[in-house]
Amino acid sequence: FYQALDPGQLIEKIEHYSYAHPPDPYRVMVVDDSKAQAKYIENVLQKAGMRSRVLTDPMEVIDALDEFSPEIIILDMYMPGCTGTELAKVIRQQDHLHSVPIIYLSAEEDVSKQLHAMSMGGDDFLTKPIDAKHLVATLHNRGRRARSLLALMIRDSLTGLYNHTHTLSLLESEISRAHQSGQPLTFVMLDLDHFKRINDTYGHPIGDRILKSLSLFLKQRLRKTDHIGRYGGEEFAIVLPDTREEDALGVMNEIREKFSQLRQPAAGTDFHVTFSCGVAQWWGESPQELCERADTLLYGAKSEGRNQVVA
Ligand code: GH3
Ligand code: MG
Ligand code: MG
Ligand code: MG
Repeated sequence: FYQALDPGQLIEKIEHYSYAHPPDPYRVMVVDDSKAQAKYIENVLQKAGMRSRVLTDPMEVIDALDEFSPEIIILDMYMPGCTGTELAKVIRQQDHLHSVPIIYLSAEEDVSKQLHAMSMGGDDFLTKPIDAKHLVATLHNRGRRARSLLALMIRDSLTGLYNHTHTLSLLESEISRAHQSGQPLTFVMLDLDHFKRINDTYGHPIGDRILKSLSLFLKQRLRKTDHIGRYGGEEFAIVLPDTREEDALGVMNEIREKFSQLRQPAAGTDFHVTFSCGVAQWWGESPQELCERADTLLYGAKSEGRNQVVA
């Protein structure tokens, strides 16, 4: 049994509870075969400033997941063709949806059935009829945590730059964007010169400090739309959207020169650090092939004496 709320009452109820709204609204997918129930939840989410995708047919979920890319998923338990538990199981089998919060919202009151549903990958079990404030509070908490977890997962902890995996995924999405827009895209591989020697001479903590200072240097000198990643130990990868090879070459050479002039203090003395780069514009090849080409160019810069940018 479900009692539909008057939208006016609903707004009043929700406005009593103020949450710090993130600038970017949470994307919430709702799967419920009852149209009235789905509409109610949709209203609650809308009033709470969230973005929703409501599905009344569980068979549409798989396609919609890719297209909408939800940050939180609300599942009804009993639906024709498929239960919420079965859906949760399928969702959890996809690697990239491993940590998306799943909230069951059902009239099921049997605790053992609720626990079984939770064991299939659900994070919360809320029972209908649900109080709007309760639902919104749960979504805010789950959404906030999911976002901070995600923010940690995509970054390298030493430098705060994107990590290897996320850099590659940004390269992939920028490649498809460039493919659609016809705009140029350039990829840079950067590697510090003789870094092993620097570690051996001045110690690992000084090495770490140089990695951090180069990261900051790159962030300050590149555009907001460029993506900088720590690709490996002392190797960085940079994705430059809307940039031609000759422009990237110019920018990286300027950064290379300025960075090489910095005095790196250590144990009462100071020294200089340089890096080498391979710069490759995307020609229509796969992300992996582009990386390999940039890497080959970087290798060329190394064998030609280091402290240079090669395109
Ligand atoms: P090349 O100019 O040919 O690139 O020489 P290299 O010494 O920089 O290259 P090599 O691959 O021989 O050594 C890389 C060094 O980078 C070895 C490793 O100890 C150091 N390194 C990798 N990750 C870190 C890190 O997180 N912190 C510090 N301090 N050093 C690191
Ligand atoms: Mg149902
Ligand atoms: Mg190196
Ligand atoms: Mg290296």
